[in-house]
Amino acid sequence: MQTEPRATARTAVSNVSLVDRAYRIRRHALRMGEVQGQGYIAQALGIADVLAVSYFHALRYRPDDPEWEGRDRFLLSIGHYAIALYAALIEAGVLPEDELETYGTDDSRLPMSAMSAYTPGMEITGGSLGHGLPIAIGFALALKRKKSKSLVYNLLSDGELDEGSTWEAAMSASSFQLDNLIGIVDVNNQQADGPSTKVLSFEPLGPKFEAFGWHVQRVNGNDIDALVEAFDMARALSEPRPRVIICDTKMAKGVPFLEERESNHFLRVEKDEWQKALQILEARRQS
Ligand SMILES: Cc1ncc(C[n+]2csc(CCOP(=O)(O)OP(=O)(O)O)c2C)c(N)n1
Ligand SMILES: [Mg+2]
Repeated sequence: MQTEPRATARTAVSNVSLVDRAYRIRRHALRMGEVQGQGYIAQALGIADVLAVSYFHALRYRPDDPEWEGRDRFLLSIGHYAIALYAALIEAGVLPEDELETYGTDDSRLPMSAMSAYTPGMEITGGSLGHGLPIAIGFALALKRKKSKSLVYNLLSDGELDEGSTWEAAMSASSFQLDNLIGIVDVNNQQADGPSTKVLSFEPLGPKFEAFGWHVQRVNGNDIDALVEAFDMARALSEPRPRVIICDTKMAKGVPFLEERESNHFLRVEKDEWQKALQILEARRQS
């Protein structure tokens, strides 16, 4: 396989470790969750490591200029994961930290479902599953035609694999040879109606993407080192095809009493449990 360095480092420079970034993203998400007392917290805790590596290792962006033309685009298909992306954007300095107190309230820039018109750094409006990858293809094609070096990342969920439009887009991406497109699939094996593989079996997922012409990697999405390696590989590759990083994650990762909740697609957390969750997170970080 040929490797050829291409887009490198983000613009924000800091010596805070990626593990710390992931911890802080989880903490921001829990604090936002507490404002509403409920929400898609388990997804945010599960995807925090992927977001830390995305925003603090892979992506090029300017925190003070979210619409900078040279930025890489990070497209969140899954509007209900908005809380997770807000947490990353707060940590990245795109959004001020004190704004998390407004999460989901009237006139807030942080609505419970992702809306690009409201939130700096939110590239697309999400919510209706199965639209993210088709939109990402439009972004990637347009950037290529402009001879831009920017990359397009699209975070999808395993529930979105049930949508036919996702597979139509997957086929188009390789047909258009979109080597500037990196799909990230959060395989947490959960969706609204139960375990994803029971709702509609999608395994073996890697070979499916391969058959659709993608370069495929599958990693533990809660292992920072493995994620760094996979993102580096996806960016360095010079093959003329789209890349996908399939990330196996654990819902509510980092807070065992939430990890164990049976139905954690939408979590209701008791008032006293938020502080408990934050304390557990902090203790585990220091251990
Ligand atoms: C087209 C469409 N159908 C149904 C829904 C309702 N819905 C919202 S979230 C969700 C579950 C999707 O699966 P996934 O994102 O894997 O769930 P999670 O991992 O967050 O539990 C569903 C069916 C929707 N938003 N869009
Ligand atoms: Mg899921």
